[in-house]
Amino acid sequence: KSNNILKYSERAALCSNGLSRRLFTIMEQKKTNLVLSADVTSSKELLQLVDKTGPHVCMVKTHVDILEDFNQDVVDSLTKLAAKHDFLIFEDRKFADIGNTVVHQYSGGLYRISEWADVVNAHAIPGPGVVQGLKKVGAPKGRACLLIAEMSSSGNLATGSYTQDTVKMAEENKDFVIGFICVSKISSNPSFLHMTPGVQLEAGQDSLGQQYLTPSEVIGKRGSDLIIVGRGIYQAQDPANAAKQFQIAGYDAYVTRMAE
Ligand code: 6AU
Repeated sequence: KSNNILKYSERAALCSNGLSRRLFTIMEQKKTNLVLSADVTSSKELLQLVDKTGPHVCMVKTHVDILEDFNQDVVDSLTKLAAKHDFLIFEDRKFADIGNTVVHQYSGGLYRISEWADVVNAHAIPGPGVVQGLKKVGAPKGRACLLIAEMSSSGNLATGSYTQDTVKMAEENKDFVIGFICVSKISSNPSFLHMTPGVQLEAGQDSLGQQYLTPSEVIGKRGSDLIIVGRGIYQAQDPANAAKQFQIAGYDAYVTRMAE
């Protein structure tokens, strides 16, 4: 059976990494493949948004370095919300440096990302050292990483052999790399998560190169597993209701795909 027709619970059972197993289990239980991209700049706004939309998501993605008022309380509150609503926390740090540098960027500085983020992502451009550096810090804490194998932005260079080589890098580090940021299904291994940004209820683009596809295109046609939605939710008049709409659209596309 390919990962297109396996249920989340069946895929959970195939995962050796505890975090991907947990994510598939949450997806099955909460009936959602929606990741909220909580790209707001005040911590109060962030926590309110996450509390309102929490019932509809399996994961919340942060850009902690865009917060104007970051402090330890923010991550403590976010962690409490993660327990309350049962979702994972993904810091979208996009590490892209040599192993020794990412060790410090991941564990130290102002944000101490490895202390609170379940999942982070990294570009493959530096080679396997970036994964080895992150793994050194994250693996003992039970963390995991996604590799950016494709991007949603127009004219991006993550295509062709770059994408294929990124998949290989993930396969060689399966204990720590649990999947990809991508815009299509790029691996048939059912334990890998495919997570796709650039999602709105209608296809289109923004003025700075972002390109949008619909949940049914991403999950149904392109065979991805999770939709990552930012402005489609937090810029809506009613973010909780918008999150619910994306939850339904994403989950319906998964159910339809399995029935085909
Ligand atoms: O829904 P949006 O367009 O408001 O937000 C999309 C989010 C942003 C981007 O930084 C991120 O997804 N993103 C990523 C990630 C998740 O790594 C990769 C990419 O290729 N495109 C993209 O938009 O927080």
